[in-house]
Amino acid sequence: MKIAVVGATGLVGTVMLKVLEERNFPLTELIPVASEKSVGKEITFKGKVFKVVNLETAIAMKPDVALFSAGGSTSLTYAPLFAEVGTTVIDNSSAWRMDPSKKLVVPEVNADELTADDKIIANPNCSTIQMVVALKPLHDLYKIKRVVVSTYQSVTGTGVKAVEQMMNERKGITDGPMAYPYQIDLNVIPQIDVFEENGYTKEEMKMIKETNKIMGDDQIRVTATTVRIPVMGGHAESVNIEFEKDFDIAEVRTALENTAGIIVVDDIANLKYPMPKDAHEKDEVFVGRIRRDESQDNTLNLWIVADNLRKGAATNAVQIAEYLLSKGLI
Ligand code: 2RA
Repeated sequence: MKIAVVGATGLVGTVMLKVLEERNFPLTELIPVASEKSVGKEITFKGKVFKVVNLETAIAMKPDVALFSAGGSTSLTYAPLFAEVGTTVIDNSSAWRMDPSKKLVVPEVNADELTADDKIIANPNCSTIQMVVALKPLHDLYKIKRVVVSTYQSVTGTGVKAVEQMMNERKGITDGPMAYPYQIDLNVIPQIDVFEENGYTKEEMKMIKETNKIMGDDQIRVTATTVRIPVMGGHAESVNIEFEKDFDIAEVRTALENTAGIIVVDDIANLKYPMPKDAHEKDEVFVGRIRRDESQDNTLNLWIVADNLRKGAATNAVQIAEYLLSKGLI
């Protein structure tokens, strides 16, 4: 298995390499790929040193799989070129997510849609991934009618510049480079990505549209408010879910506990609930504060936390590759 990691020097690319290493992905050759300014840089993987190459060199090496985390325009141009030489691309940008000819995959939810013909596979947005992992088992049991989600998203979702902005502000440096239009430390910004004509942000619309596509059900109504908070380690979400059928709260808990990839942390007597600092560097989705919404029939409240760079990006992409491999699709 020859694996290319495109965007290998970025925040998500670095985590992709770490996750491939940790999960002992059976690769025979690693091809780290980055922009021209990083070509020739050395990357150590499992004790071996690999040199960063450019996209053209990587295509000529015909990798079996290319994990892409290099931005939408790079994906639009280069993913088809990799696909042409037989590479299966798993793309973390938003470029292909809503393309009806491309699958948008969270392995716990819809990996069974994948076939050997899928040469460009889209990895969903981080805040969507962690939510649908928890929604799926409950949708199977009680059929979801409507979801109302508010997010509390880590600065790592924006990238290195945002982490630097927050850390600079924390140190009292106020004239450093800004990733956000406002101070983020000691603040909360109710805007993630740009605004669309309907008054929602692009991130909010991603959560709405991607949820319908991954769950394979356009009837689920979703509304979202996405918010940036001065935190690293993971995204948190308050999720209110209305079902068609009523539920038993103990059964909800058991269903979540029995779902692969979910860890239930919900022991209020001992003040146990999921928090970003505990989800950091973990591959699972953490669910807590499981309780009935007493203001409305058949409605549940959940608190969902995951490391956005792991399950929200790198881990999900590597899990897609693992699934393809286990089914002989690559
Ligand atoms: C964010 N969802 O957290 C984005 C990253 N893809 O900003």
